[in-house]
Amino acid sequence: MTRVSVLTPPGTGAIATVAVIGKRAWGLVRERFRPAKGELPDAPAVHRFWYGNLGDGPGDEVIVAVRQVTPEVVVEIHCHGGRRVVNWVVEMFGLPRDDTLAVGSRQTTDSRALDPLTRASTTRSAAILLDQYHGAFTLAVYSILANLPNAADDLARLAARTHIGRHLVEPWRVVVAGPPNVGKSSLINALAGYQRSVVAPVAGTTRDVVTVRIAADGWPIELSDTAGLRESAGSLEAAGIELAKREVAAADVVVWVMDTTDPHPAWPPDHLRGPNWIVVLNKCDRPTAWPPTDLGEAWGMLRVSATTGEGVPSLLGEIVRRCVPVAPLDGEAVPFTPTLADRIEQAHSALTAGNTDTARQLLESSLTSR
Ligand SMILES: Nc1nc2c(ncn2[C@@H]2O[C@H](COP(=O)(O)OP(=O)(O)OP(=O)(O)O)[C@@H](O)[C@H]2O)c(=O)[nH]1
Ligand SMILES: [Mg+2]
Repeated sequence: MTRVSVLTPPGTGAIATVAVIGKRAWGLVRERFRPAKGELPDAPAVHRFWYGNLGDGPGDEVIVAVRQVTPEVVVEIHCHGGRRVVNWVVEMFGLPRDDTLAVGSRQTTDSRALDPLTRASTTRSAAILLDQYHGAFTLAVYSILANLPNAADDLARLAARTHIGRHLVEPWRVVVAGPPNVGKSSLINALAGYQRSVVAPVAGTTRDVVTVRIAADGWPIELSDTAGLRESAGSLEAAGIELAKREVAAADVVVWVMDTTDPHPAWPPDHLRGPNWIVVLNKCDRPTAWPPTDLGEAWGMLRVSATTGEGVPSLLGEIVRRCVPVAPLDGEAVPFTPTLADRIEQAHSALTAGNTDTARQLLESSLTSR
């Protein structure tokens, strides 16, 4: 008997999947679906998929995929989530509904998201991974593949989220650097909201890199405290300074701390400076030893006090903006592992360079690689 089955649990994710199962499945889908390009073949071909419209008039954009042809035909319709659309799809076929198949066989689920999900560092990361588990990434790739070579915008949007995909398990690395005694460790403690690294009034206290993990606006962030960067120092400190330089080079964001009470402040060294640097003027609870300069204005310098906490929330907000300039919306596709992020970035470059075949291969491999 030919029947329909809703495979995705109700109310989850932006995408729902309805399966049409049985002898008449293919014929019924063919009658109701218009692919964006070409025509559906007479017989269902396993693992093929088409992007197009379902229903009369403009209908609704869906992806039709042939999941299996034996022992019986299963055609999946991936549609927008939400009860209204799902019911509309189900009713369109006028077939008996049988959801027993749904249990244990939610075909749209992407089991590759499960491992990162168990290691997600924040609930926000976990929510994004759950969306990918419910097929957001896979469906976005299907849809791009179905529209090649005219999917440059969609691929660009997906590629713009690779930095998020790289940081669902691994935190963003934020390094706090600057000359000795400016209050780097104090600032980290203020940011983290608790005592973690040793704070002492002696210059050169922090010799190893001490890290603190925090969740800022739901994003996992690792703050690294570094030894004060100064030119001449003892050898033990020098080792710490080398380490600090390496940390700075590998950081996603660098917070360069300066001391407002120091009449000879150290500006960020040119050879280290990068685009994702935030310059802060610490100890602003004390009288300043140097007036704000044009240079300070140009750097958009933030005034903070690690002691009173003034400006610390703004600094945290700025750190988050640098790490995640645009957050994904609920249900949006994110390439959710470093490998998938690589594939999508490479596919985007290939398509931009006009190599559609290479882009296609990379996108296809992103449906199976981990
Ligand atoms: N008044 C005032 N004092 C501060 C502030 N932040 C830090 N200090 C003091 O400045 C001194 C140095 O602070 P640290 O946090 O150890 O400085 P650091 O940059 O980590 O120093 P090194 O690890 O030695 O490079 C300590 O005596 C702190 O109490 C601040 O915002 N206001
Ligand atoms: Mg320190």
